[in-house]
Amino acid sequence: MKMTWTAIAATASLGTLAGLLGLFGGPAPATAAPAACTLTEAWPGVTFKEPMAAVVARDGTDRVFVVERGGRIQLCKKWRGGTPPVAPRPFLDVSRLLSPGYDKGHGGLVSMALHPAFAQNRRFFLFYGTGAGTPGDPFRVVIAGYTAMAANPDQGDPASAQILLSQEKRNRSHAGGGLCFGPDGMLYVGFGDNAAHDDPDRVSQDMRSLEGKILCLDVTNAPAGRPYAIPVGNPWPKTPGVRPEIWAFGVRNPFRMAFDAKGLLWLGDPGQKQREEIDVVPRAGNLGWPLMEADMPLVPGTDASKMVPPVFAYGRELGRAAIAGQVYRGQRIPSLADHYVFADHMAGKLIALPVRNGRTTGGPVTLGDVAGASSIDEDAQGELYITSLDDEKVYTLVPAQ
Ligand SMILES: [Ca+2]
Repeated sequence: MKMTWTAIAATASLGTLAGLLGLFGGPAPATAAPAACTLTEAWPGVTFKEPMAAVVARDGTDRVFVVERGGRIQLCKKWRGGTPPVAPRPFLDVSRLLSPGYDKGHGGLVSMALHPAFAQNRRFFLFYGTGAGTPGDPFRVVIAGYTAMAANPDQGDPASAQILLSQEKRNRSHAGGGLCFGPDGMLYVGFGDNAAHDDPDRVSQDMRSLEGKILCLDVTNAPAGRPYAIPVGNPWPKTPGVRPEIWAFGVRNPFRMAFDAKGLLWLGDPGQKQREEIDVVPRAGNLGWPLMEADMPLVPGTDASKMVPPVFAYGRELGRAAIAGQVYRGQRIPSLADHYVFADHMAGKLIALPVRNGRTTGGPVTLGDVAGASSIDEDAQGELYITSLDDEKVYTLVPAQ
């Protein structure tokens, strides 16, 4: 049941996240397959409906939560071969909360993050799009906290929902979706600009708005009656005219992001027309959008030296929608040590970028083809799970035979 890169490329029908990522135009052609690694189905023969992410519980239970765009979360057990994998079991279904037409740019269920103490407190967090798009019920982006049942931690409790943030959405695209805990125990959220072409209001540079920002929330020490506290380490906790949740700004569509083992926050920010970018996001950093598109000034007079430059920027020669991944720290593929593994959703490529301490040490290497990658997640050992919207499969990465 092992699929080669070539087999995967043959099934590609690209662009299923196009509305969500705010993309235009057709896919770039896939490249020929190298041989260093292979995608294997994480659960052979198991199909998921529009898988968006595979979130691993690091609590020794081997549980993996596969997030489906339509609102279901499927509970799987890590599969190690031998007997056929156990069928996924429903963990939670929030489909009734999602916008009708979620597949037309309102995001659906986009991401999930487990609290660092999930094994003890059973808390987890979701990022989804809701609202009917009517004046009384506008489209919104919601971050909500949930708890799994005390009596059965393999079952999410729909009645436990607590909304942390609910942001009205002015347009169909660029909602963001990044959702992860930092080594400091804080919840980091990637909020998109929700903007039209070129972000004409420059909302990503407007510190009164949460849009176009990386937010940092303390969900562990919330005051009574509030869903979160402002972390004491946030850069602007009490600055007039600045939302205290903001940790960094100037992003367009922070759809995926993750911390590496050294505590650096890696982000992929899909570009608008020309340039894609991979960033390491510093506290209080201005990532530049919409004054810059990756390494390219968009607004005359922009002082690029005041913006945080991308770690890596690329154009249409490599792809047109960067999906952030992980700095590889697994053991299975030693040649990927010190590489940032990410994907381009539209080009259908998995790409490795040699890096050290948040900087590139060489150019990108195309590892192979993956159709419509939506997320690259890691398990407790640093091995990768790659979700493919187009194949409706979840893969792991193994050495080529
Ligand atoms: Ca930027």
